[in-house]
Amino acid sequence: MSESVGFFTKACVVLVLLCGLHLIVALIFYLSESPLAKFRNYRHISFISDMVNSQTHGELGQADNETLDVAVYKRIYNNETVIIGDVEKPAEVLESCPETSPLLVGQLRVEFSTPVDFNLVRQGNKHLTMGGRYTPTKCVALQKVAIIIPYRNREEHLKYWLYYLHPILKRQLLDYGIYIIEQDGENTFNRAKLLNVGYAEALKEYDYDCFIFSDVDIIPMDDRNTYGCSSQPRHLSVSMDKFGFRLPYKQYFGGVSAMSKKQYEKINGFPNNYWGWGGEDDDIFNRLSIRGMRISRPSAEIGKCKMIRHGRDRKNEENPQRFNRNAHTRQTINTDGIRSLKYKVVNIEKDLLYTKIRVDIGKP
Ligand code: BGN
Repeated sequence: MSESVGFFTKACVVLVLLCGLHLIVALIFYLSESPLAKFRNYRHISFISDMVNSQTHGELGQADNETLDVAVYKRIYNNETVIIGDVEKPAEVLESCPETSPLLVGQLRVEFSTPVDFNLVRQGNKHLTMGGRYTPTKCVALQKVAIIIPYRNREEHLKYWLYYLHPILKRQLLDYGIYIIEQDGENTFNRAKLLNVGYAEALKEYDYDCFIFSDVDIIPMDDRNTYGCSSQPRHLSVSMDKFGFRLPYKQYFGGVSAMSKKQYEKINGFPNNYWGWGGEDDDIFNRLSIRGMRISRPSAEIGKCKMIRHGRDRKNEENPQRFNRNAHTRQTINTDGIRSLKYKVVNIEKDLLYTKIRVDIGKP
């Protein structure tokens, strides 16, 4: 009897020891696994369950085709072969786009002798989504850019602008949207106020961090002139054919310019009370220098632009008050700008190539 009790006790002790050993070995294995390896296993399991799900629903698509997305995916997950099928790849898999896009070609031929047609431009830009939006698919864009164009009665120019710019902006790997801000009615044109409206309206749609303010008749002649923002406000139309391919004067900030949200907010946006032609761009320059910013520019070669020739628009005569207004930017910068902007949206049109917003901005 006592013999069998002794044997039973020994057997229990051995069993307890074996359990302890098993526990220790399991613990060592668990702790030695890196977090990445654990994540990888987790992803693996989740992909398998995704596959099972899609198979049960009969939706499994083409497996493992070697697109760039798949290649990036494999590299990040240690070259583990997984069948991807139609499973949407997680956003964090995409890397940031490079600072300098490898798709750029440099100098471009720009001419306005052959008319362009909206439908042809749409057909040539099938990569866009409604509202003139594009996001790179193989990498995460460095900037979210809203391009704002003040507009009235310039359809011919708009067609050229869209025809030339969409392919350039795509090659520049920008996450961008095009906003045409059309002044409603027949009152005197107000470029800067329309730009303010564009800023406010674009931000209602998306978390843009960079804003390009462009005239509808200016086309860049080199795709290395990035339509993006820098640490300082940037002037992009630095050597226009109209001015003999150089700056008309050192403080010139008209045509095409770029400002981050932070830079724009720092100057309270643009003045709302420049009705008619001229001076508003100089006021913006004054605002930037009052707030201690400097203008950055591309080189004269990269900054080459063509302007579509045209006569002076009706209801955009020279503003005789521009000299006086310009002399008082310091007094108006805080009271007149984006913080005091008032307007009424009349209509919003979503085209594949652009978002056109018609606005009532009042009169002088
Ligand atoms: C300048 C205009 C700019 C215009 C450029 C280029 C003025 C100064 C008012 C104090 N500035 O002369 O608005 O963009 O020419 O055309 O008129």
